[in-house]
Amino acid sequence: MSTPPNPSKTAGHSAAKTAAEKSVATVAMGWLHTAKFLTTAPQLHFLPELNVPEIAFVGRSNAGKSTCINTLTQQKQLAFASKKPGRTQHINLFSLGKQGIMDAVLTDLPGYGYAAVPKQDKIRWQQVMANYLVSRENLMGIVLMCDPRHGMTELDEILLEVIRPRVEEGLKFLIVLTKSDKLTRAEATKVLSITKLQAGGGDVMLFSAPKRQGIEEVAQLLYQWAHPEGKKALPANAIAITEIEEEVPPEFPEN
Ligand SMILES: Nc1nc2c(ncn2[C@@H]2O[C@H](COP(=O)(O)OP(=O)(O)OP(=O)(O)O)[C@@H](O)[C@H]2O)c(=O)[nH]1
Ligand SMILES: [Mg+2]
Repeated sequence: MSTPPNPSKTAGHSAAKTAAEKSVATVAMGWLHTAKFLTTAPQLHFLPELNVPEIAFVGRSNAGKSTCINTLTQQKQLAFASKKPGRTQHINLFSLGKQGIMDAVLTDLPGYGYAAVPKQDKIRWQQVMANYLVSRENLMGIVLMCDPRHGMTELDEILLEVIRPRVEEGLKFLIVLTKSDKLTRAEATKVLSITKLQAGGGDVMLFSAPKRQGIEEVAQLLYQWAHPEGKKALPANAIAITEIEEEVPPEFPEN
């Protein structure tokens, strides 16, 4: 299998997608659909050490991280999503891989910046997350979910600073502007170009779960991150997982 084209260069041109791009998207979506709950932990040192690439979803509380994982994996309740901020409270890992052979992991992290959380808990969580981002050895990509109505917040900027040394060493980095269904087309275009300037070389994509915008573009990029040479799996690191059962479209309450 050849390396997929860079989806960031094709985003926004879905009407004109070539057959090759469509098939890459199909492969990426099929791969993501294999997602299966692997494990959950309150802190980094409880997580199993893994030899497959790990991609973490980070961002403010309520930004849409868990919903994005459910949308990408086409599974209704793989990750816990909720209208109430602070729904995700642990580090949750989901394994990916065809034929039951794990070749990557998605990580859903609790959000930061939720005002109602007591200060001590906030500080504790920020330490857990910084520790994860700095020390998780197999971490190879970060998806920063950002609600474009609030823009990049101070905590988002701090996170970018925390990961900067790893990004310079090759850590992949994507900013996903969530809930784009809440923006007019002009607002979306504007926030996309502003965020690209702030992204320091990382990719930026617009995403809407209910409007199904940006799903294939994000899926292709994650697939490309995890399969840089078109490798299907890493049998040496293989961990058997079973097939998932069903596909149910998610529901999206107004938020
Ligand atoms: N309109 C709209 N709502 C969305 C979208 N994505 C998520 N939501 C809603 O936003 C709310 C929060 O979503 P979650 O996925 O739980 O957010 P989270 O970032 O995982 O939140 P924490 O776990 O608290 O950090 C839910 O009510 C979702 O339905 C989207 O693309 N558009
Ligand atoms: Mg969540």
